Amino acid sequence: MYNRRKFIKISAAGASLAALSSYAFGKSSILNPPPGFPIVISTWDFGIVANQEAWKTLSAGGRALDAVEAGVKIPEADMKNHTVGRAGYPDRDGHVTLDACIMDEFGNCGSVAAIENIAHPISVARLVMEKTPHVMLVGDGATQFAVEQGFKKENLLTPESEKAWKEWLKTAKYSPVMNIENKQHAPGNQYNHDTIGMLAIDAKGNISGACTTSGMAFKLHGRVGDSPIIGAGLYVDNEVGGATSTGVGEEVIRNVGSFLVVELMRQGYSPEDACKEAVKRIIKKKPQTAKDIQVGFLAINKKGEYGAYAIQPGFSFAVCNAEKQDLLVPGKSFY
Ligand code: SD4
Repeated sequence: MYNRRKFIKISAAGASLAALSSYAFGKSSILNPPPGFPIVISTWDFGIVANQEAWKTLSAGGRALDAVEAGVKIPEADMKNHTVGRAGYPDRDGHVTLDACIMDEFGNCGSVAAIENIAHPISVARLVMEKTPHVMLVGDGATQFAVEQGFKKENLLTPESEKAWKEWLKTAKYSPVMNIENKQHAPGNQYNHDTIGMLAIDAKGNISGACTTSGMAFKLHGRVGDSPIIGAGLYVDNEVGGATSTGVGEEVIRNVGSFLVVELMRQGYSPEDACKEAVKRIIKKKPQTAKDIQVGFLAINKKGEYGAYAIQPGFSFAVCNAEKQDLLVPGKSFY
């Protein structure tokens, strides 16, 4: 069902073998976690290193919420990653605006949208959840809140991003393309999306998720995608499972995609079938649009079974638990 793109050998550079095997042999501080737990899964190839970071928390018996926050901060901090976090490409006016959300096992959630000058939107989203009575802060208000919470205000437009944006301005053609993940990210290319969505189940069996992105490169100023919207880019129900999405956010929002996937799992769908059904809804609603775009869903259920489905081939996701670290590609896609 899934093709293994890569089996990742655990090395000193990644999650430590000692941490993994001590868990596997029951030396962890948490006794008798259910088989297969803890587990963390996340979208795209960069999910591998993000999972490795999350695993440090999970293998030490930590909470899924802490694991997903720590995990997605890796791509957020990666200066070579132009689709998430601090080195994300700007909008058409040259502003780097970031979107992120987080959700825990109690149904608590927090989100920031179109936040500027703050490198780790996921951590701001977590503080919105924990320190305010609200779920979502946007734009200047989100930045103001972050600064009040001690985050450093920084110029996030890197020289490389600026160069790519200036190159793009020569034609200023904005057309989200379907599937850029395997193409070289070179200035002028219409590489414009790739979000990290991460779902984890900790040793206690509790589920949390996080999702963070710079959204569509060269988007309209103020454009917000699905990623910071609870129910669209991410949804967690600790009784059922969690889901996250990547791709053209507008189509995910129209179908409240991640919530839909979780609700389908509640009705008994497997994670993969739930993701497939959500993809089919998108296609049914806008068949002409859908054939030229990519949307992928990734889901995990309460038992730790996971699955994914995308409109187009090329979607990948990373899985990490005590037994394995894999990069998987769904064997099937709609097209
Ligand atoms: C958005 N869903 O802003 C995000 C982008 C993305 O893979 O996921 N790209 O619409």
